[in-house]
Amino acid sequence: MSAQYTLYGGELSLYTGKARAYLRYKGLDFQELPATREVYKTIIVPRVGAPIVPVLVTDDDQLVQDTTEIIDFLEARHPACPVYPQGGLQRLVALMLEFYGDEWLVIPAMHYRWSVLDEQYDFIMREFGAMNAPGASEEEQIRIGEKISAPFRGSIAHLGITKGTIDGIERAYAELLEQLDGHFAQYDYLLGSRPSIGDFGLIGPLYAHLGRDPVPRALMERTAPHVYRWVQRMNRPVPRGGEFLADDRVPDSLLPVLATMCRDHLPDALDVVARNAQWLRDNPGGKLPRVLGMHPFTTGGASGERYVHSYAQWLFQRCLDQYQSLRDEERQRADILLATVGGLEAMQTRITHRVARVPGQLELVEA
Ligand SMILES: N[C@@H](CCC(=O)N[C@@H](CS)C(=O)NCC(=O)O)C(=O)O
Repeated sequence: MSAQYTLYGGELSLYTGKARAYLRYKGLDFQELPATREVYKTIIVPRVGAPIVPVLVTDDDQLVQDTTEIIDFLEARHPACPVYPQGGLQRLVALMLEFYGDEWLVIPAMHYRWSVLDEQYDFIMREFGAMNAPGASEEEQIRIGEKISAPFRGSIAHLGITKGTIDGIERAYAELLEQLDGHFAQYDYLLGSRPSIGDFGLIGPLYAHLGRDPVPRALMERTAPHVYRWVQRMNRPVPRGGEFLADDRVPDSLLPVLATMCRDHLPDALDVVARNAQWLRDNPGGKLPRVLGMHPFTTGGASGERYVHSYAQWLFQRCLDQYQSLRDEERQRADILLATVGGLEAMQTRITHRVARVPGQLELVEA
């Protein structure tokens, strides 16, 4: 009998790591298969329209693309031990950290994979080759890896990884590791003894790239051993174990992480919203392209330019919706927390042009 769910992806893939950790935590009946050349050709490209991983396929052949959609689809089918906290403030923090992991920490992840390539060349190339052609010899896999990894290597300048920003990226990442290390010295997961959607957002970049590629993995093991242990825990969780902290409590040790997120990531998110709105005003009824040119950004004190990723609005909307749905005492507590971490004004943004995903397509439309 085949499994109820099949996850097509790869050990080297950031977003596959997010979905895999979730499936394991929920104790679901799944198999993971590599996204081989054949899988891309016969399943992913025909059904999604682009070569992107991971995708989840059910035993009755429904396909779900995008890890947030995958998690929400599975949460609806398997509601025991939800990964979205009930408490309004915990849920807000979890959504913000999912967004941060998914969309911003891709920057250090891709930096530490590709800017130090000379020191981990064979490992990286072979990983790409092994996913594409699991049966090929090691040399052949390295050769295939060189070819198919080219678009990823070539994308780092678009992500904002350049000579002028690398120091800032490394500084911000070192700061994050120190902050998270302090947190995970005290707690198993972000919000207690159960992983939340925020943990799954963070594990994407912190496993496949930063916790597994040889150079950043050594850095993490050496400088942030508690984070490294959290990475292991996320990959070998007690299925459906643990609880969120009582009384909707958000540990103080997360405040510095949220403050960095608000300082670096939220200005980028707000500008994506503004640029998406402009595009949708200019192209009513159109499908938003995945990338809308370049815009300035700052991280760890360094400034550069990076691409405007229209999709970011879709994840950011989830944070805004959560904040804006809070009432009374929950709202007051959220305001205090957000004012402390410098995110209050950004969270009060009213979106003029909401976006939605169309199942099976990567471009967004106006909701
Ligand atoms: N938001 C998507 C992102 C998926 C994604 O970007 N996957 C990468 C590999 S980890 C990829 O296949 N990129 C190719 C592309 O974006 O065209 C998710 O959560 O699944």
